[in-house]
Amino acid sequence: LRWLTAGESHGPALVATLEGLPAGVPITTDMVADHLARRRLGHGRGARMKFERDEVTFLGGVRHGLTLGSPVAVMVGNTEWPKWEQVMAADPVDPEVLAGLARNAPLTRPRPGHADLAGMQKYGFDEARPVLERASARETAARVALGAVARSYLKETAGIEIVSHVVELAAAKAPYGVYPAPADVERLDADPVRCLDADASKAMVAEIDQAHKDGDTLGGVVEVLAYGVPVGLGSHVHWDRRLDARLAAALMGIQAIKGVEVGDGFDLARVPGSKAHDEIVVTGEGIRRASGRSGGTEGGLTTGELLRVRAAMKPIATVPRALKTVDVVTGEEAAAHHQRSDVCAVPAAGIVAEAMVALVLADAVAEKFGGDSVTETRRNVTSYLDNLAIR
Ligand code: FMN
Repeated sequence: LRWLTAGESHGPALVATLEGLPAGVPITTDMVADHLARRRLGHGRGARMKFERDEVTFLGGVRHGLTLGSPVAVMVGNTEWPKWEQVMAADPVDPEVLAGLARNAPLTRPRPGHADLAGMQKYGFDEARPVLERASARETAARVALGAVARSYLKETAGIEIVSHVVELAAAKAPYGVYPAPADVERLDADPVRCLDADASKAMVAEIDQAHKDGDTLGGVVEVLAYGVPVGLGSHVHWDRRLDARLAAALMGIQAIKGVEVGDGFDLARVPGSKAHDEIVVTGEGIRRASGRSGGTEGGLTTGELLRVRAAMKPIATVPRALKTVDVVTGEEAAAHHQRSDVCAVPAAGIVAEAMVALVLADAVAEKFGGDSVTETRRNVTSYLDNLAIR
C-alpha cells in the first residue's frame, strides 16, 4: 500500500490518498465520519473540537459504497475555512488586506515543544504560521479517514478488529493486563477518557480538571489491540520488514508520541527471561501461547496471538500558563504564543493510533495475501490458514 496526506490545519481541506487496496472493500462517508467523530471525543479537548465538524467527501476510488481497486482519495473539509480564506489563500493576497487581519499577525514567539522554532530556522520563515499549520495534529484527521478504509479492508479480508483504550493519564493508571474486546468499543467511546475501568476513568477526569484549573496540560499512554491477526505478517528476514519495527515507526509518527512499547515493552527489560516470554503450549485450539507478554510478535512476525502495542504521548505543548520563549524579531525573552488548545488529547491520540495500526496491518495483509478483489484476498487468507502445516 502507498498513502499520503496533504493540507494545512486552517486550509480549505485535508486530502489523503491510499493506493493498493483491492476492489470490494465496503466504505461510506458515514463510516469515515464516525471515526472522525471518535477522534474529537475526550474530556479536556479544546473549543475547536466543539464548534468544528468534519465534512467527508470521497473524490475517487469508491463507488456505491465499495472500493474500485483504484486509488482512494478522500477530502476532509474545514468548516472554518471562510474565516481563513485570506490568511491561508494559495494565491497571493493584497498585503494591505492581510495587514488589516488580526488572524494574520505574525507569530514571532515560537512555542517550546512544537515544530515552530526549528521549522522556522530550517525553512527560512520569519514567523511560525507556515510551520505550525502543517505540524498541527489536525493532519491526523486525514490519517483517521484512511484508517477507516484500512480497518474495513482488514475486517472483510482477515476478520481483524482493532480496539484502543487509555491506560495511563498523568498519574492515573488503569489496572494492567485488562484488555477491552471489540464488543467494548461503544462503552469505551462513551467514557469521557476512553478508559475501561470506571475508577481509573474518574481519576483521569480529576487529573484533567486539576490541570485545567492550574493552567497546565497532560499526557498519557494509549494501548492498541488488534484481534484476529493471522500468524506470519511481517518477517524476520530484514529490519524494515519486521512488523514490530513498522508498528513502532507508525506510532512514533503521530504528533506528540514520545515512546512506543510492543507487548510488555520496557517492563520486559526488568524481569528475568523465565518471566519474560510466552511459553508454547498445546490447547484444545491447537498450539498457542500461555501468555501475551510479547504483544503478538516474535522475530518481527505476528504469532497469531493478540497484537498489543502502547504509545506514550507527551503533555500538550501549548501550555496555557505560557512557557518561556524568545521573540525572534526583538530577540527579547517573551511568553510563547497561546492559541486555542487542548488540556489533554490522549483519548484522541488513541483513535489516531488505531488508524496507524490499521494502516500498517493493511499494508502487511496486502503484501502477504495480495488479491485484486476482497473475495480473492479472503480466499488467499483462508487457504493459507487452512494449509498451515503446524498448528
Ligand atoms: N498540541 C497543541 O499544542 N495543542 C493541541 O490542541 C494539540 N492537540 C493534539 C491532538 C492530537 C490528537 C495529537 C496526536 C497531538 C496534539 N497536539 C496538540 C500535539 C501537537 O500536534 C504537536 O505536534 C506536538 O506537541 C509536537 O510534538 P512532536 O515533537 O512529538 O511532534
